[in-house]
Amino acid sequence: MTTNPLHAPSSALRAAPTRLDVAIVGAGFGGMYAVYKFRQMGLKIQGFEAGGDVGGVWYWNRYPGARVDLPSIDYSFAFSPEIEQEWTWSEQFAAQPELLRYINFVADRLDLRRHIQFNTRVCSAVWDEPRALWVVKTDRGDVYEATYCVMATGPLSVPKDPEIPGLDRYRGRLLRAARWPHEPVRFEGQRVGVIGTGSTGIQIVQEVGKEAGELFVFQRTPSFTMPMRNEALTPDYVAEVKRHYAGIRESARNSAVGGTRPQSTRAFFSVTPNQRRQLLEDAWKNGGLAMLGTFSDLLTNPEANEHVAEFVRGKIGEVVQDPVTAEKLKPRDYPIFARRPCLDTSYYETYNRPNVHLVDCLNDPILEITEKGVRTQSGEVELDVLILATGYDGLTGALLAFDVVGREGRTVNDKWKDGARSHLGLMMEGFPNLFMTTGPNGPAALANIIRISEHDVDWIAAAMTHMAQNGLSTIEPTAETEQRWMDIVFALSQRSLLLKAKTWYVGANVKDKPQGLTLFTGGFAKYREYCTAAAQDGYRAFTFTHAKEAVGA
Ligand code: NA7
Repeated sequence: MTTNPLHAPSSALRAAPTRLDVAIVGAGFGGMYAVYKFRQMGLKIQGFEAGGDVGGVWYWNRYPGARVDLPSIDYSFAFSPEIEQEWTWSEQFAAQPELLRYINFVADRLDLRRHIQFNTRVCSAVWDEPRALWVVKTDRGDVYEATYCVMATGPLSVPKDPEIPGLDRYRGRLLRAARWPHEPVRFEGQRVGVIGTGSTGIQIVQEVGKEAGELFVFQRTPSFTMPMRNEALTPDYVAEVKRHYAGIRESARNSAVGGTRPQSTRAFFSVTPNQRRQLLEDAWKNGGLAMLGTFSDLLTNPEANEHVAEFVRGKIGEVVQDPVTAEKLKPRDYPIFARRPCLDTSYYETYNRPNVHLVDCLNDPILEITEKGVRTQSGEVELDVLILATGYDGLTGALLAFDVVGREGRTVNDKWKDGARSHLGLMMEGFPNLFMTTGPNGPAALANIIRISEHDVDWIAAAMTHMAQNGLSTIEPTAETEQRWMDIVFALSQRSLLLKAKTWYVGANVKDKPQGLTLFTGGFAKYREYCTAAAQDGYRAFTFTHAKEAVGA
């Protein structure tokens, strides 16, 4: 028998449903840490994961060239000093196989898998108001009842097929980047097509271009991409990092991006044209996302932004030999960095290969997928393999994909019909005891997702502890609280150039999706301040019910 005040009452007489303290949906970085943290607190937990194992996007995205665009030492868990010391990264920007090895290492080391049901999709989570608990049903027909539901469903977990007629007619091999086969795929001698030139398409093109007989890249919107300048990490560097992890993590938590990337406070026009040029050249040479941090106002000052965009367009022209192809690859109609900046190892160089062909879908739109390939206005391109790198229903897709029903039968779909609403990206009015990690209206996608995930889980854990210590059974932000947060998010977003590109950040890539920037653009450190304040004032902006108030409690 437990003495932990956080524990759910046991229901010895009922074989099913299974009673939990916390149901955790998703076993990517956020879900894994949630499992660990809540288990440490002595809670009865159950994780659910649609994939066959841990890892989230890194479990699914096994396409050639898949690689993280943040330094590996930042893109890793910070909660365990032991794991930090035991794991050694081999490259500055780890590739997917190494990331998945790391994720598996953590899962084994902490024995997380026994708490997670894999190959299991949650089909509904319904709030039972009288009993103050969530009823969670899975596609295996199992039913759970949980005091808390934590949606660690990730901002990029619902891949999106392109809205092109005829996809189901295609008789060649169709591959989706986000559902890549587990066995190696060979492209030698094949005619391969790639639709999509975001981060994913760019990573695929530069790898498959080396191998395919012919590669056709169907580009609608060109991306800006910058050299990653990836390199192997030396033992000395790794040892130095391991000695200083505590400080590295602390500075990451206090930075806008949740990582070690320097962020200058220098405005673009505060230095001379020559100095600006030199700083941009240095950033290009240093690689990674250095350029974004070189000036403080690149996402707010359109004129400064355009100077940097022109600098990168110039670089494209220097690399790509065919001037017509180079011109098509140069993005012209949105600010640089308004679409997720990509990092590449040889993307523009790939177009100098004779087997690689750029199809400019702005001037030559795709009309349909045929049995044999892709038909654009100018004709049919026959393909042995067609790869879809067409993005995700980002930020909101995962929670809208199943029935999440809160108080008075209101669904998340109802609540978000005009755009995602939440308080701090963590909770929603009308959905008591339901938490999100890296949720919409938080900084997800604009800062290191692992730092955000850890922060969010810690915040949720503190809220649960507060409730246990005070005999509280439900927590929910008030409508006013939520509105105040939405006002802050909206006001900040209006200053941001992120609004000026048609991207998944603003919902532009999904038909009929409400448009708007549902991201907190004030930076990770500021976001943490808001979340800390919300807890430190005794959770005044939340309503609670006492255990005895819940009917049947
Ligand atoms: P993105 O960045 O959303 O890119 C998807 C790409 O697919 C983009 O180039 C789209 O062009 C293209 N697309 C989508 N539908 C079509 C159709 N119908 N025809 C032609 N092209 C199409 O997704 P990624 O997976 O690359 O990256 C997602 C995030 O992962 C990234 O931001 C990083 O955070 C990591 P469009 O721009 O719509 O013209």
